[in-house]
Amino acid sequence: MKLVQFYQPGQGTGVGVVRGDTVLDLSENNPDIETVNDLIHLASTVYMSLSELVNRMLDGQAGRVTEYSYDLLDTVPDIGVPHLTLPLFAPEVWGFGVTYKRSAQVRDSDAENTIYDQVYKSPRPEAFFKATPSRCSGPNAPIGVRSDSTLTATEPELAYVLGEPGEIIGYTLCNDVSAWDIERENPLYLNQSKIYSGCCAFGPTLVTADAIDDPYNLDITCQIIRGESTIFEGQANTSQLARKFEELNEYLYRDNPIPPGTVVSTGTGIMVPNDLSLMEGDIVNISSPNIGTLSNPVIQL
Ligand code: DO4
Ligand code: MG
Repeated sequence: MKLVQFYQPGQGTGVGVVRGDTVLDLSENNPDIETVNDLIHLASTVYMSLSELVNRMLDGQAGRVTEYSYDLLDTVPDIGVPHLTLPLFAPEVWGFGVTYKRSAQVRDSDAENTIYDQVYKSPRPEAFFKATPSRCSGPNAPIGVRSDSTLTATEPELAYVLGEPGEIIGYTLCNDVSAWDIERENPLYLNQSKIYSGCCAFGPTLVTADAIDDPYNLDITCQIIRGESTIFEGQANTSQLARKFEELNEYLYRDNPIPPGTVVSTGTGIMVPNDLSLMEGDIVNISSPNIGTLSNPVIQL
C-alpha cells in the first residue's frame, strides 16, 4: 500500500491512499486521522500493520471516498491548490553513510587518507543526525544550497520509516543533500555539510513494508535537469548496499531513543561527478518503481 499526505485549501493536511492514478481521501471519513503519524500511532495501539488498519478503514466507507488525481496533487506547493506534502512528519531524520562501495571510492579519491574505506569496512557504520521537520522538504518543494558552499551535491537514497523500536513500517526516497566542499575541507565539519535549511527532501509516498517484496533489490535513478538539458543521470540498486537495515538499526538504537515515524536514509549508491554542484533553478528527480518520483527544485540560500 502506498500512502501520501496532501494539503487541501481550507481543510489542511489529509492522508491519501494511492490506487493507480488516483488518491483516496482517507481523512474525509476519519477526522481523527489527519496525518500518517496519526495512522502510525493508531496502528501500534491496535496491534495492526499500517495496511491492515487502512484496509479496515476503507472497507467501512465503500463508495463514499473522494478521489483526487495523483498527477494533479503532484504539483508545486501553493496554499491555493491541493498538493502533496511530506508523506509523514518525521520527528527526526537520521542518515547512514558509506554503505555503498562507490560512495567510499569517490569520497576517498581526492583525499590523502582512506577514512571512508575504513568506515565502509568496519563493523560500526557511519550514522549521523540529518534533519528535523523544519529542515525537510516534501515533493516539489525546494531544497537548498547553503550560502557558504560552492559544491553541494544530491545524494539519492532509499529511506525506511520506523514504527515501534526496530520495526520498519515502510519505505520512501530521500535526497540527503550535502555540502561536499565543507565535508572535504575537514571530516569534522560533517554536521555543517549535512544539516541546514532545505538539506533533506523525502517522499513522494510512503510504501508500506508489506508492499516491498525485497528492499535489497530496488532500482533507484536520479536525474538533474538544468534549463532544457538533463545534465546528470545515474542509477544504483539497493542490492549494492553493504549493510542490512537490522544492522543499521542495531547501532541507531544503542542508548538512543528513536521516536516512531523517524526516517532513516540508508546511504547513496549514486555519486554525481565531483564538480557537479547543484545550482539555483536545477530540478532533481529521484525515482524508484513502486515509490514514485521525488522531484525538487534547487534554491540558493
Ligand atoms: O561521510 C559522509 C557521508 C556519507 C553519505 O551520506 C553517504 O554515503 O550517503
Ligand atoms: Mg548520504
